[in-house]
Amino acid sequence: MMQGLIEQFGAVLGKQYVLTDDADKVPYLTDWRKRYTGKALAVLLPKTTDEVANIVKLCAAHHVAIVPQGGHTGFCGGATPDNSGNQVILNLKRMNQIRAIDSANQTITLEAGCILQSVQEKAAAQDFLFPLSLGAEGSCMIGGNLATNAGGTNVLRYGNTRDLCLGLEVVTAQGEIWNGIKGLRKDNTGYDLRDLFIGSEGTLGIITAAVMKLYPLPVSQWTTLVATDNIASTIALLTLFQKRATSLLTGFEMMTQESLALNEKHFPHMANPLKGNPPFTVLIELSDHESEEHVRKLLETILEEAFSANLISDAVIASNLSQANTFWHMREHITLAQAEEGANLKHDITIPLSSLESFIQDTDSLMRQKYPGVRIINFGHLGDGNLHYNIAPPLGLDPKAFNLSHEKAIHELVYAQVERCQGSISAEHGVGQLKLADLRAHKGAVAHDLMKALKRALDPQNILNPHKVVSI
Ligand code: FAD
Ligand code: 2HG
Ligand code: ZN
Repeated sequence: MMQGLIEQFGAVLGKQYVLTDDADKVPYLTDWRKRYTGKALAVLLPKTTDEVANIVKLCAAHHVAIVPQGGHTGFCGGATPDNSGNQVILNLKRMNQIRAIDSANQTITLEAGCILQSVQEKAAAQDFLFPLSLGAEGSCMIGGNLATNAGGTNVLRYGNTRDLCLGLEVVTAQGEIWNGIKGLRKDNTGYDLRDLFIGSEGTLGIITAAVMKLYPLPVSQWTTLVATDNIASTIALLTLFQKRATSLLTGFEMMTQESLALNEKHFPHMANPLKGNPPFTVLIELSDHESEEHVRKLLETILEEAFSANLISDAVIASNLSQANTFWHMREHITLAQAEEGANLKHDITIPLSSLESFIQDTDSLMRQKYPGVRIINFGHLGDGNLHYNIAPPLGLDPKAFNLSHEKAIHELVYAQVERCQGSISAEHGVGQLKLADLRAHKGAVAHDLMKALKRALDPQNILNPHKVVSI
C-alpha cells in the first residue's frame, strides 16, 4: 500500500523529488540543535502550491501525517518527524520564488521556501528594508518564520513576523488552497485566518506563500556596547533610550558576563571590548533616515546622560560597519558557543520588564542552591522582555547525563518563576514537541481547550504535524 502511495507522490512531484533512500533522507531527520531525530516514510520536495495541495490530498486519503519543514533551525522539534517512520516530511525549500515586489505598496510577495537572508538582500537591492533578522537567517525560511512567528533582534522597532505579514496562501488539511495573498493594511472581513495560521507551527495548514511588509532602508546606523552593573540600571537605560531615541531605537540586546565568557572560550576573537568584564553588556543600535552625524550626536547625548545618571560604567561606539558587525556577531555567537559545549536546557521566556529583576534574582538563587556549579547563560532581546535563560551543566559533567536527570525539574523551576511573574514560557521559539506537555498548565485550560477545538475543526484527521503544539 505504501509503495503505491510513494509512486503517486512521484506522479505529482517527479520521482527525483520523493526521497526514500535512507542516505537521502538523513539531512532532513535531525534538527539544528541535534536534539531531535526522527524517521520518515519519505521526504517530499514540492515546487508549486498545486503540488503541495495534491500531496496533502493524497496524504489525507491514506491517513498519512505530514511534517512541514523549512530550514529545520527551529528550537522546539516542530519540524522533526516522530520515530514511527509513517510520517512524511514536506520540505518547502524548492518553493523559493519572489513573486513580486510592489514598491508603491511597500510589500514583497514570496514563496515559503525563500531563505530569510536572501529576502533581506532582495529587498535591499530595491532600496527597502525587510526587518526580520535572526541568527539563523542564512538557513531558516520565510514559511518557518511565519509558522513559528519568529522574533529576533528587530522586534523592538518592527514587531514579530506576524506584524510583518499582510497576506498568506495556505494549503489546508483537506488539500484546498486558501488564497489570502492580499497586501492590505486594513481588512476586517470577519475572523482573521491569517493570524490563525501564523505561529501554528504547521499544525493547521501549510503556508506556501506570503505578502510581507517592506520599510524604507535606513541611511545611518550606529551601534554601541555599554556596561551596566545590574538589571535595574539596564532597564532604566532602556527607558532612557526609548524616551530620547523613540523610533530610532532598533536594537537593545542584553548579555551577561557568564554568557560572554563562554563566547570568548570558544571564539577568542570575540572578546568583549568593554573594560573589566562587566556584569551586563548591552548592545544598542540606533537607525535613522537622516545623516550619520545626526544619529551619532543623539547617541552620544543619550550615553552622556546615562553616564551622569550612573546607569552605565563604560561604552564603546562602533567606528565603522565592520566593527558594528563584530558587536552583533558577538551577541549572535552565544548560541553557537553553547552548542559547542554540548546539550543545554533552553528557556525562551518573556517577563514583564517590571518583574525582570525579581525573576532573575529569585531564579538564579534557586537554581544555584539546587544545582551547585550550574552555568546560567542568560541573554536576550531585553527591549522585548525576552530572555534566553539557558542552563548548562556544571563544568566536568556530561551534559546528556545531567539533562536526563534534571531537565524536567529545571524546566519546572524556571517555569514556576515565569508563572509567578505572569510571563510566557515561549516568547519567540514556539512550542513544537519540546513544550507540548507544559502548555496546558501555562496557557490555561480554557485557552488550551479552544486551541484543541480549532485543531479538530481545521484538521479533523489530525494529519498536519500531529502531537506538536497541541495533541487531540
Ligand atoms: P523549521 O525549523 O523548519 O520549522 C519550524 C516549525 O514551523 C515547525 O513546526 C514546522 O513544521 C513549521 N513549518 C515550517 N515551514 C512551514 C510551512 N511552510 N508551513 C507550515 N508550517 C511550517 N528564532 C527566533 O524567533 N528568534 C531568534 O533570534 C532566533 N535565533 C536563532 C539563532 C540560531 C543560531 C538558530 C539555529 C535558530 C534561531 N531561532 C530564532 C529559531 C529558528 O531559526 C526560528 O524558529 C525560525 O523561524 C525557524 O525557521 P525554519 O525555516 O528553520 O523552520
Ligand atoms: C537568539 O536570540 C536566539 O540568539 C537563540 O533566539 C537563543 O540560543 C538561544 O537560546
Ligand atoms: Zn532570541
